[in-house]
Amino acid sequence: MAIEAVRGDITVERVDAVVNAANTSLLGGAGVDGAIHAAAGPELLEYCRGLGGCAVGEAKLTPGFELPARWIIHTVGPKWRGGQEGEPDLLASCYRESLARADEAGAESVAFPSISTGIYGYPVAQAAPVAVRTVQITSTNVRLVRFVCFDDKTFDTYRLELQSNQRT
Ligand code: AR6
Repeated sequence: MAIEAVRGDITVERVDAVVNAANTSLLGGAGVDGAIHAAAGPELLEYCRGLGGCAVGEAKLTPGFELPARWIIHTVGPKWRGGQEGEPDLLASCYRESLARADEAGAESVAFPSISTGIYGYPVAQAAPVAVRTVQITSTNVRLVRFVCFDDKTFDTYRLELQSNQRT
């Protein structure tokens, strides 16, 4: 599997599936969630109403509607509460479950945002190693994972994490 980090907007990614950092309602929000709903169009919200929400650490699949990506995988990251409340395990579960949904859809290329490191307050320096490591060790048919980072700090953190992993 190839794993890479780029700086950009996930809504324009030409991959089989993009991952959304959603909340448990799956009915939209701010951040990347708001951007994905805006770009995918109102049919996405209608579809999500039928899904009955999503637990923290789990993931659900929808069509991509107006996005270039064929699928959207909606996952709910943990809110940062200081790190002693299972946040790393829940974050790892988001990446694992998202890859499981990708496999079920037959998606071979998947773009992830930096789950939980925006509104949910997870420090990116601690989230990036969990994200990269989990993707590396998960058994999946996905051939390309791209971390799409919205700002320079996030991009630099993922890029350095990938570099240091390649050296070990
Ligand atoms: N493309 C890629 N990354 C983006 C984009 C974009 N278009 N927009 C923002 N990001 P956040 P969370 C980055 O807050 O922390 C929502 O209201 C952003 O800069 O989107 O998991 C949901 O409904 C940051 O690096 O997600 C939930 O209530 C990363 O995506 C809550 O926010 C994640 O930031 C989820 O919070």
